Amino acid sequence: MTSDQTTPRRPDGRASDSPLARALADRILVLDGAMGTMIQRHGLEERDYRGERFADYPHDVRGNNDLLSLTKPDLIRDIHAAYLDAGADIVETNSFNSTTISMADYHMEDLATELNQVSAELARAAADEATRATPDRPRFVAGVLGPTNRTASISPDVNDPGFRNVSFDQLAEAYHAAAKGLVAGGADLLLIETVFDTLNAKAAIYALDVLFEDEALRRPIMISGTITDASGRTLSGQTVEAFWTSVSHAEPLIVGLNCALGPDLLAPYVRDLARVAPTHVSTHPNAGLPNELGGYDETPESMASILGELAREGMLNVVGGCCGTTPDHIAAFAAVVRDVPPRVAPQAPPATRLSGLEPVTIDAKSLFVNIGERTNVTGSRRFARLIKENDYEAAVGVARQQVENGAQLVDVNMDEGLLESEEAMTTFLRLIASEPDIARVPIVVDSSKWSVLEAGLKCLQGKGVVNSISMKEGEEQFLAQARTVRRYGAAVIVMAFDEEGQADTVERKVAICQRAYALLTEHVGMPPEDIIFDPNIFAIATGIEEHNDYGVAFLDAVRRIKASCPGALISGGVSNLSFAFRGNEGIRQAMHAVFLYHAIEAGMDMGIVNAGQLTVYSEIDPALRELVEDVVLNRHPDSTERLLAVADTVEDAAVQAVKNLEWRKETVSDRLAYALVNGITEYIVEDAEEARLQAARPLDVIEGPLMAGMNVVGDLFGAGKMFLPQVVKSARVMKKAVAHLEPYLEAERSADAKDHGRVLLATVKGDVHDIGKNIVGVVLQCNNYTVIDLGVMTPSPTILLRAREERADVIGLSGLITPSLDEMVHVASEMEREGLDLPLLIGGATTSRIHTALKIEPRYSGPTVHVHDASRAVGVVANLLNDETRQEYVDTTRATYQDIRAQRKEHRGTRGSLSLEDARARR
Ligand code: THG
Repeated sequence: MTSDQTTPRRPDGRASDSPLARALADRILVLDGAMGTMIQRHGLEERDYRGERFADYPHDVRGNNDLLSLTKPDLIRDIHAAYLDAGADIVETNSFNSTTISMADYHMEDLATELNQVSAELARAAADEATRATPDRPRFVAGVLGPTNRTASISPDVNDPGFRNVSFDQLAEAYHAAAKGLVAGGADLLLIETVFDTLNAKAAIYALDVLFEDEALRRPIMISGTITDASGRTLSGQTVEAFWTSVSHAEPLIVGLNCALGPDLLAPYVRDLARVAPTHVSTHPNAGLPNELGGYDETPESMASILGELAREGMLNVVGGCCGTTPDHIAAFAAVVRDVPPRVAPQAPPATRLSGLEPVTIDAKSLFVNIGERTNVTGSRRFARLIKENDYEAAVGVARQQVENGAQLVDVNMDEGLLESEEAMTTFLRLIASEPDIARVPIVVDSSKWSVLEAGLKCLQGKGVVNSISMKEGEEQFLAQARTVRRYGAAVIVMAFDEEGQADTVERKVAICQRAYALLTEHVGMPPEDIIFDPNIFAIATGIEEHNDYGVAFLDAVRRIKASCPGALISGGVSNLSFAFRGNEGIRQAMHAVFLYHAIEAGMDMGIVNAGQLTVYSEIDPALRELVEDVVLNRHPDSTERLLAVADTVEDAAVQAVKNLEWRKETVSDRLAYALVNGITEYIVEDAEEARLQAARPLDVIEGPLMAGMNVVGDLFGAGKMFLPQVVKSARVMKKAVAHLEPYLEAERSADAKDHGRVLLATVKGDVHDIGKNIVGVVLQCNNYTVIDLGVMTPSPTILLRAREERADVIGLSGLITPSLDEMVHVASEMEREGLDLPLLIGGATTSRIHTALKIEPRYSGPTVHVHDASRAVGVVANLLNDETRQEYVDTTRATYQDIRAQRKEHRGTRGSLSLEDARARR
């Protein structure tokens, strides 16, 4: 298969004048039900499957239902007719297993294309006959591309997590052959369904794009994933939103969920999908989970009642059935949605959406996104050694350490002369795909070799980032590579590099990025949000005078590119900046911190950094900071010399903070705060103990100095002076302190046993940060509240269910990262929908009273309160659970939030100068 053609993409399936698109705009369409259930009713024997054509076939074929399209075509056509009679608008071809890969089970690979074509023809004939009877209601044929019986992101061998029994290329080739038959047989749309491994689906999307390009045609695409268990994830581990993000480049006309769970268990995930997907949404569930006998228990009525509710909630555009459903089910679905208007798709606000097993959204509200740099054979001697010595297990540990230290993406680079880089990339990416704690984040495939980038793309089930492409070999190759990147569904880093070389002046950086932006958006149809510019971070303070302005050139370029290329992001390799100070980690870290502080202010969105070693800008020794700032901003001709003069005295900031014992002379409260801000665990137990001995109650240590320290961390984070990796370190310090105090708190708790109320706490879905929530939990328990802590990454159905089961008096939602704000809005809406009225508390670093007032409270009619920090939690809960204070407290809070909303309306658009925080908030 060749990949690179030149027509701009736009699936004409989206055109509002296609009959299918028109029907979707008009009503909820009904998809048919199971084929297998209907075939089973006929109790076919081996000879029925064989027919005349395969009478002497050397292998058993019983159970090969797709073969019946050839050997019992009347039976298949009758099943289609039965579904159409029942009210189906769309019939699915009998081709679920008709790929070369699945047909290999019967040694019938060679039949794949023919089977697809014949199956499409049978469905086509049945659909056309039904349309002739009622021409005002056209019927459609969905050409089914099943998941195959192999999975590209999971090893079938538990002892060899890097092994795969199918490759992306094999899948793409198989899907290409199948789709060719489906199109030839007259399919109106192509349905990639029962997706349990998103990488398989991405191979199908790739194949369809190649087919459409080669044959100069387009058909609308429908993609339907499946959730296999109550974890709410695909078999290959993705959440619904991550799944959507990974397949969105197909621009499907319809996206949905089908199969495995029955309609009741699937419904919450359909809601999740309907919330995020700006296209039509479908569901065709099983008739329940299979019972002990392999049968299905859901009746047409029971299913229709759940699906009808989903439809009335405005969640559905297409509804049908999967395993165990019959024409009776389909008739019941058709009846229940007949008068329900179709879902109106939400607009997706502009944002860069990436995914690993979980989604990452980068938008105007996001602070800085960290990309871990250590999994790079040219950027880490240790990683290079591990890869060369074939110690992949330890190499995987490097990736894990990056994520644990707060890297939100991981950059992987295998460019080393002596390595088989394609192979090393493939092996490593397959291995980390098997580690849920690493695979959770999106991958940045880093190479200067196209073949290595493409090898990497074939391993990513999520939506990753290609690092990088550029115009160094001219426009033609640049465009071809960009089109291929899009075909794999990745975002792309574009280096400011053209035919003349790498840009080092502001003018060249800006001009090249603008030229690339125009080419990508106008000729490739690349969404601006998928473009990430890297205007080149070069080493400064090298002793060569021309290099002194490189930092400033980058900062100025960032401002101008952000202003002239709307939607595009900016990234860069931060550690490059300090190459001149190799060996002097102290100076290097200070340079990175100072540079990032200014770059983020200028609009830099993300950067490749050593996530474990980021210094806090405001904690750098002021004299050193001044010198470093002079170098970064090129403020004096002799800045480099002056920095070099002190270089010998500067140590690694972390080492320095520990070794420099000046801070040990401060009061215990100041020491605790210092340790928290600088992430130093060495003395924390000692200091916590000293504080405990001084305090009246152990709880006072938490509510007093520890909380004060964490508030400093929260403020620095909010002001962009601390990054996630540093907050993670602070959290570890806090955890250690609390763990030391825990036994004393426990002892005090049992002394006074009266229960004051039940508080359910959860970090919302998509967020793994829990330090704030844990502190709130401890503080509440010490005040004799019962705390039910649901942990991190808690989906909204779990929160609602457990709140009921546990008879909670209050729900507290926590989150650290910005996407959690939207998730909290969602949970509030769900609480409203399910008719809850208990108080809802909102807390965590990115939450605010303003956001709570503007976005959350309006969704929920129960009391909603933003809790500014953990020290306020007890006061708020006490007010809410006391019958005497409750009403007044709720009324006052409501009035305050009402005022905030009113003020916002007045002031919108009339704000004057921007503070840094405002600037960040606006980006
Ligand atoms: N832009 C883009 N991609 C990039 C870069 C860029 N990828 C690679 C690089 N630059 C960013 N990654 C690193 C990784 C490590 C270092 C610098 C940049 C680094 N390593 C130490 C050194 O070389 O001194 C090695 C330390 C060790 O061996 O442990 O500085 O600019 N798009």
